[in-house]
Amino acid sequence: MTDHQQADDDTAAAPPQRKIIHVDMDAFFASVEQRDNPDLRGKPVAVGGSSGRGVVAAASYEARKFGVKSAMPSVTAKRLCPDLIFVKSRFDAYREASDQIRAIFGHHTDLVEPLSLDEAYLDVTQNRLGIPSATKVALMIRQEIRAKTQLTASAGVSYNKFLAKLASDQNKPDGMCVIRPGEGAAFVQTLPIRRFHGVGPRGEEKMARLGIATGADLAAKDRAWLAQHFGSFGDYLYRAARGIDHRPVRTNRIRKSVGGERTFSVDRHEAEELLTTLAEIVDIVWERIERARARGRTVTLKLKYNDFRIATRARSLPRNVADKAEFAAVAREILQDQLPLPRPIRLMGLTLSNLEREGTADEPDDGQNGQLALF
Ligand code: DCP
Ligand code: CA
Ligand code: CA
Repeated sequence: MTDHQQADDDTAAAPPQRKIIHVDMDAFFASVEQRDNPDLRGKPVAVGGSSGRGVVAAASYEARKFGVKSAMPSVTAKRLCPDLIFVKSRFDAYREASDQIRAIFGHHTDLVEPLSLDEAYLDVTQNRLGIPSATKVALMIRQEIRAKTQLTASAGVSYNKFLAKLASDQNKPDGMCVIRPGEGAAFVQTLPIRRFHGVGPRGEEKMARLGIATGADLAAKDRAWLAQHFGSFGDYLYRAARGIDHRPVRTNRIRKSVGGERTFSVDRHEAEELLTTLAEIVDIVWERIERARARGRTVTLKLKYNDFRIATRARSLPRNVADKAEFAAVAREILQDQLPLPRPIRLMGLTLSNLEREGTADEPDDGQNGQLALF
C-alpha cells in the first residue's frame, strides 16, 4: 500500500474535526401561513385538509399544546383541539421561503446538504466569511433568516451530523443548542431512545422489550449484542450511542468545475516566473478540489494577456486526474506548450472540469436515509 492510500484510509476512519450546523425551520408550513395571514397569528393552526381522510401536514406551536402534530388524521386533531383552524397548503409559498433560506446558507458555505424544504446540514469548518466560531455562524444564519423571511429557524451546532440534528431539536422553537467536542457521548446518553434518528414507534417498542429506554441503556450494549438484535442497524446504534458519526456533508448540486485564478500587480512574462506562478495556483486550486471532494479529467489553463485578450487551453485525460502531482504535471504541460508567450500576462487560472458527482460514493454511510425507516 502506498503512503497516499494509507493517508486516505486513515481519513476515512477518523475525519478531521468538523464544524457542522443543522438548521430546521419552526412549524414550517404553519409559520408561513401565520406570517401571510395575520388573523392566524397566535392561534392553533393546522395545514392540511380538514375533510374526512385529511391529515395534518404541519401544526402551529399553539396547536401542539393540544397534542396536534404532523401526520395526525384531521378528525383526531379536531377532537383534540376544537378551535383548530385548517388552512390549505400553498407549496409555492413554502418553496419560495425554502429558496430564500438556501440562498442564506450559500452566503456562508458551499457545503450544504438540504434534507427537505425546511432543513439542511452545513459544513462550516471553512466558511466564506472566515468565522472560526460555528455558533456565531449559526446565530448569523438565524438572524438573516428572520430578517429575510419573517420566519424563525432553530439550529444545532456540533462536530458531526448526527449530533447537530439532535441539537437543532433540543430548544425548538426559535432556539439553538451547541454540543462541543467531548460532550457528544454524555448528551446522547440522556436522550430517550425515540429521539434517535431511525427509531420510530415500532422501534421504540422493540427497544422497550429489550430494556432500552435511553441512550445510556443503549451505550451499555456491545456491538455483538446490537448486531444480534438489530442486524445491520446495530452498527449505527453502537456509534450513535457514543455520539460518533463520520458521514460528510454531501451537496446535491452537481458542479461543473472547480478552479481559481490570480491577477498579478505586475505583469509576468518570463518562463521560470510563469512556472512558479503555476505551481502556486496548483496549490490553491488543488486544495479547493479536495475540499469539494471533486474528481474530474479535464484541466484548463486560462491566461489573460496585458491587452486583456483571454486564452484558454484544455487537456483531458481518459480517466480522472489521480492526484495533485498529476494535476500539476498536466497543467505544466499545457503551459509549456504555450511558451514563449506572445506577450506578458496579467492573470493566470486553472480549473478541473468534467467532474464526477460531488461527494464520494465510497464513503461509509450508515444507511440513515431510507432503510432505517423500516425499523
Ligand atoms: N410535513 C408534511 N408531512 C409530514 C411532516 C412534515 O407535509 N408528515 C411538512 C410540513 C412541515 C414541514 O414538512 O411544516 C417540515 O416538517 P418538520 O418535521 O420539520 O416539522 P415542522 O417544521 O412543521 O415543525 P418543527 O418546528 O417541529 O420542525
Ligand atoms: Ca421544521
Ligand atoms: Ca424539517
